Amino acid sequence: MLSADLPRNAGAGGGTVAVQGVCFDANASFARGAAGGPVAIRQALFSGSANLCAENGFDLAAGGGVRFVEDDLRPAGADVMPAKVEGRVAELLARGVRVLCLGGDHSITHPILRAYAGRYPRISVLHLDAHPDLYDELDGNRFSHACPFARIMEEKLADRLVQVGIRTSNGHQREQARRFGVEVVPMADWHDRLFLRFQGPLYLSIDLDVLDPAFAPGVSHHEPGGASTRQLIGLLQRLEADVVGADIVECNPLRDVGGMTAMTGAKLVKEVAALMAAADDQRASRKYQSISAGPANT
Ligand SMILES: [Mn+2]
Repeated sequence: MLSADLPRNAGAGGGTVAVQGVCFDANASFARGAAGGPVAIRQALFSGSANLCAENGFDLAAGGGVRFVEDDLRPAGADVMPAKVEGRVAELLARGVRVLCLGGDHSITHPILRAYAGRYPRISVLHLDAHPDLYDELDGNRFSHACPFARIMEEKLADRLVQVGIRTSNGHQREQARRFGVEVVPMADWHDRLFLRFQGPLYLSIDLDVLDPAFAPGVSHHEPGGASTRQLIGLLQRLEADVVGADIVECNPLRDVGGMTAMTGAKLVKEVAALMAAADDQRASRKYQSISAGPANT
């Protein structure tokens, strides 16, 4: 049951963001614990140690822009998770809001995108992760958190898939990326003037392990050599896209150090919600600011 006071309809060009927790980690291949991610991220966000403003001034506390759905999804097992997640996200989308899901292991992105495909038949996906998550199967599980983007591309749920921050591709996953026409910016090619622009609606999927474990130790798979928190936020702030949906996944409080990954997740909730809620005029002004702030002597 949905208890958040969500609107029945939201206008085009930005709108209300519904934040939905998905407490689920049964499709994790290595370590459990990501089911605790949504609660840990919300506790960090509302701990009182920081205000609720994104860096562009968008204020989650201002009311109207962002609502936290009160009841987290807690699927009893991997067999019931896809229908529960797809059903809830479809229910939220039917109210005209944009959905930001907190995971949970990355397998939740597949049913989320099934719901999105029902409303956005042509949607691009930007996937930020150390891992391509393109395995045909892992340990006999085709719905492992290592496989969602193979299923998404097979079912043609995304028009375009762009992966950034990848640093673990093996031969099989490189072949899968070729087969599905995935556009990959490996971590080795990430630079601080990387501008990403998307036509049409965009879904943004952030696995916290895109960050270096020094910045986000509370993830199940430590993969050194990742992005800094500042690099990730910079990439998001330079993004030119209409972000209609997003997830922040794989926060594992059992592996966290002093709650710093949960706080990083909370920081990203603010930045991503600001992107999703931005009306067209706000996006235009953000673009103008980024141009005017450029080097004066070039
Ligand atoms: Mn990953």
